[in-house]
Amino acid sequence: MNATTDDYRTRFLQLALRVEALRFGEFTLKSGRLSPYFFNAGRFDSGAALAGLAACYVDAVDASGIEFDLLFGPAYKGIPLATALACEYARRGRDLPLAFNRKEAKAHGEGGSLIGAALAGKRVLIVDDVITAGTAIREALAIIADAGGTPAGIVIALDRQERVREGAAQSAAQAVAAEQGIAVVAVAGLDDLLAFTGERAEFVGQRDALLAYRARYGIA
Ligand code: OMP
Repeated sequence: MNATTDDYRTRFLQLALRVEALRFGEFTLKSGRLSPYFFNAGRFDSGAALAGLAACYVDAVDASGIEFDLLFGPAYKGIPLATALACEYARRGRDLPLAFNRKEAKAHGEGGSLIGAALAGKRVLIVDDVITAGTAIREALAIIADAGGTPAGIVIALDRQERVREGAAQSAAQAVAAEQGIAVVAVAGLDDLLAFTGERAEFVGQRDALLAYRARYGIA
C-alpha cells in the first residue's frame, strides 16, 4: 500500500470498525457462503460517521480519475451515501447535481420513480455500498439508461473480491465493469482488509480466517 494515496483506505477501515459497520465473526451471506466478516453500511448512522465515510469515497473517486457530472444513489442504501457525497463535494467547492430512485413508482403527484436532478445527457456516477451478485447495480444502470443518462462509473465502499459463483473467474464488480465498459471503484477491498489486519497484532485471529475465506472464494 502506498501511504499517501491509500490513506483513505486505512481511514475507511478504521472508521468502519469503530462504528461496527465492519464486523468479524460468522455471517451467512445472500449467496449462502459462510463469511468471517460482514460489512453493513447501515451502521454509518450519524452525521459524523456519514461525513467521514463520504470523505473516503470522494478521495477514492478522485484517485480513480473517473469523470462525471451527476451523482446517483440507488434505493435504498445508495440514497444517503450519494447525498453525503454531494455534501462532501460541495464542501470541497464542487456543487454537483444529485438524483436517486424510489422502489415503488408513484402514479400521482410528480409521478415516476426518479427524484432530484434530471439525468438526460449527464455522465452519472453511481454510489452504492457493496456489490455481491450485482443485482441492485444492474437495476440502477437500467434506470439511468431509461432516463437518458450515461453511466460513467460506480463507486462502492467495500469490494469483497470474491468469485460471483463457484467456477467463475470474475467477481460481480469485475463482470459489471466488463459488461458496461465502466470503472467500478471501491474505497477498499478484501486485499486492503488483509493488509490492514496483517499490520495490527490485535487482528491475528481474524486474519487467518480471512485468508482461508479468500483461498476458497476469492478471485485470482
Ligand atoms: P447484490 O445486490 O447482490 O449485489 O448484493 C448486495 C447485498 O449484499 C446487500 O443488500 C447485502 O444484503 C449483502 N451483503 C452486505 O451488505 N455486506 C456484505 O459484507 C456481504 C453481503 C452479502 O450478503 O453478500
